[in-house]
Amino acid sequence: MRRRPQTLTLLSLLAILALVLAACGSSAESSTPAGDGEGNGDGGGTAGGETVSLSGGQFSPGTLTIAAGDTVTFTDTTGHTVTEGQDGTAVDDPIVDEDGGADIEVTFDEPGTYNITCKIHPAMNMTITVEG
Ligand SMILES: [Cu+2]
Repeated sequence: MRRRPQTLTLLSLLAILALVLAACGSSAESSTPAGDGEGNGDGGGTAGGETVSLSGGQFSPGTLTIAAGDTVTFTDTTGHTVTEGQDGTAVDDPIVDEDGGADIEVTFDEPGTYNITCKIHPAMNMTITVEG
């Protein structure tokens, strides 16, 4: 009958220790940021932008869906223009209308559908959808 109190004391010490550890554990847990993952990338590895190549006399890809505020970089622009419009004709007040030669970066802040064309080659057309 002597052992029992000792056993109980030991058990209660362990219980207290367990409670302390649990408390520490939970406080550490609460300090960790809760899921900071922002949507698992929906394809495309480039963070914060998309690239459209004009190589070969066509926009590639021919359609693109981006989020408002994203920047699209047009590459291989030599001998072309990057122009908002269709079939070689710019719209009024285009968001972009630049001669090629260097990479052309365009940031699309407003949701909507944008047709992009080349004024030198009216057959060059693409569509960019900007989602809000
Ligand atoms: Cu062109």
